[in-house]
Formats: sequence, C-alpha cells, structure tokens
Amino acid sequence: MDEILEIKRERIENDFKMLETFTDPEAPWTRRAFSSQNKEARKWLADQFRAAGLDVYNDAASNLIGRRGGEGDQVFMMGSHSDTVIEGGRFDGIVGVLGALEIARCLQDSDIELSLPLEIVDFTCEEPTVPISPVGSRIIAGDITQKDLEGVITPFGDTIHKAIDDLGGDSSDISKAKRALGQIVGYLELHIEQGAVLEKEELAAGIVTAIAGPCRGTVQFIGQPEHAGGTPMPDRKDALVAAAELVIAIEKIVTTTGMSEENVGTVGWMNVSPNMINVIPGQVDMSVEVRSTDLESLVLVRKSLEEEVEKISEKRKIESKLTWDHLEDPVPLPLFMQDVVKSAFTDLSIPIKYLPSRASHDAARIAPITPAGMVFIRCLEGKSHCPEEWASMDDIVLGIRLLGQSLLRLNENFLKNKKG
Ligand code: HGY
Ligand code: MN
Ligand code: MN
Repeated sequence: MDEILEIKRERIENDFKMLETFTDPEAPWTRRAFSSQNKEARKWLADQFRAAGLDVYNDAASNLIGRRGGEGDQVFMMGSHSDTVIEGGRFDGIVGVLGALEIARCLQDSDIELSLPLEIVDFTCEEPTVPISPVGSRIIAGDITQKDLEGVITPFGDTIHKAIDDLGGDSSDISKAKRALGQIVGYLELHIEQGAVLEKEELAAGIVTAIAGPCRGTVQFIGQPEHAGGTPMPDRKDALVAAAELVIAIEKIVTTTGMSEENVGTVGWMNVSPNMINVIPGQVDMSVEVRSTDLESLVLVRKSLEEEVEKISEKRKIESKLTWDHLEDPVPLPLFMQDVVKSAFTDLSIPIKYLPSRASHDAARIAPITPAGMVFIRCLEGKSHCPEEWASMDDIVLGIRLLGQSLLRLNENFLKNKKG
C-alpha cells in the first residue's frame, strides 16, 4: 500500500517544543498526572486537537479525546499518555499522543475518511502517580470501578474524584467512560522502546509482540525504635536491616527464578521512621515492583517474594505486611495486529524487528476490550524515566509514518473483513 499521508516534520518539532514547556521548572521534564502542568498541557493539547479538525471531549475518566469521522459506536483508536514520572518523559507517552495528533492532521490535510470514526486519546494518569494507575485506560476497559476510587488521594492532596473532575471528567459515574468489547475495532500506540534492543541492533523501529506486566505493592516492616547507643546488636529489632535484606533478596529472586532474563524487580522508594541518626529504625515502608514478559516466571517471582518477607520477619522477630496494589499479567499483542504493523513496515521498506515491551503501556490496559498493536522507536541508550530520555526527530518522524501507515492498513483489514 502506498504511503499517502504527508507527515510534516516541523509541525511535530513545534509540538514537542511546546509540550515540554509544561513542566515543573525545578525538575524538568516533570508533568505528573493531575498537576497544574498536566492541566495546562491538556488545554494546549485540546486546542491542537481542535485545530486538527477534531471534535474534542473528555470522557468521564477525563481522558482527552479528539474524534473525526462522524457518529457511531465503533471507532479506530490511537493514543498514549502525556503525563510523566518525576524528571522523566520528554518522549515517554508524548511520542504516541503527538504522533496520533499528526496523523489526524494529515487525514484532515488530504481529506481522507476512514471506514470508521477515528479517536485519538491522551489517556489520564498512565504513570503510577496514584496506586490505581493507569487510570484512564483502565476505566475505559472497565478495570477500575467507582468503588476503586474510594480513598485515593493524589500527591497534590486532592481526592481522585476532584482530580478527575478538574481534568474534565465526571467522577460521579466513571462507568460512562467504559467501552464494550468490539467498540474499539483496533488500537494503535507509538512509544519509545524504553530499552536498548533497537539501538544495539542499529534499528530505528520495531513491532511489539507482548507487554510485560508490572506487579506493584508495598511492604511494611515494624520493628522497635530504640537508642542507637544503648541497645546491643543482638537485642535490636531494626526494621531497616530487614528492609535491606529484602532489597537484596528481590534482586536474587528475579535473577534466578523461571525465565530469569525476562524478569525485573525494583524497590523504587523507601520511608524510614523515625529517620534519625541515633535511633534504630522502628518502621520501614517500601515499594516493591516485579515484572516479567513470561507469566509463569512472574507468578513464581511473586510467590518467592511473599515467602521471603515471611522468612525475614520470622528470623528478625519483626512484624511485616506485604500488600499488592496492582497485579498485571504480561499481555501478548494479537498476531493480526502485529501483521497490520508489519505490513506498514513493509510498505515503508523498514527492516522487520519483533520485540517485547518490558515497560507497560495503555495498550496493555485496553487490550482486554480491543485488539492492540504497538510501534516502537529506539531511544538513546535505552534510557527512560530520567532527564536523559531522548529520541531523535528522524526516528520520531519515522515512527509517526509507521503509525499512520498501520492505521491505513488497519482500515483496509477492517474493510476486507466487512466484505467477508
Ligand atoms: O512503568 C511503566 O512501565 C510505564 O512507564 N508506566
Ligand atoms: Mn513511563
Ligand atoms: Mn509510557
């Protein structure tokens, strides 16, 4: 299929320059979900969506949606997220949102109508700014119910209800945002790899086969705060030493369990109290996150981690509590969607490379209700979730061309199936 969409590089360059100005000035590039920067960026994005000829609205989950091609329940969908981690994404998620916007502009420029309406989406709160994230894509999939919102507070001190409403949603009834299976006929997402496979093989782009499932939780160790001088070592119930033991144990578990090269484990934050130099830590709260592209390994890793917390607790006579906040299994992407994306690579004469995603994406969250496909572009040294995260404009333009060609191929596939 010929490439008929004319991507405009300088429009894209301007978009990136503008969007990255919506950041916490003290910690670029930080635009956390529900922050003032997120709200400002959303206003700017909505204006760009409108200028691209899209009908713009927020669904009840506050996802920002631009729609072209008239009414009807069934749509094609493309998108990603514009919220970031702290000091992270100039490209993580942004490439997918701005890529979808550019494709909408190209369809408008060439007056091309697809066989179904197209919706482009900036999903709300993809990053774990609140424990129930990803919020927007999970609500669309019906994976977050009204009850799940209860008690959730954002880092800015708002209830999740107020936060969703402030972003244009309707937290009084988020089920209005839910889409039924089949309503989204196909979903496409462009994203940076957040790994170094493409760069190592000197490839600019790849076809995603599966998305690793992040399992996130918190562990609390409760020991005994005591005098750091007067308490002999054998008599201590030091919560921080217990936590330190667990950090090392997690590294050992993920590197020796199941298909270990597919597993990763991280302790991202830890709170020690009372956090004073001359007091034995009485309590530690810490995050645990394990992921794998292999389900069996992930189940074994989670089980070993639970057993390890028990073991440390007994050995040190310290109370412990492990709470899993969020369990995601690995998500294989449907072969026919991989073929749709592959045909776009062939159309543009781009070398074919299949690879799994070790990072999670909105695509994984809406996969239960729609066939999802992903295009990856390389990122510098595979880095992401840090200020050094970077992708070249050449690769971004190529990624958007592949996204657009995949959409046209998805449309062709839909028409073929319709004719039967
Ligand atoms: O954590 C992730 O994989 C994604 O960047 N939220
Ligand atoms: Mn991310
Ligand atoms: Mn992302």
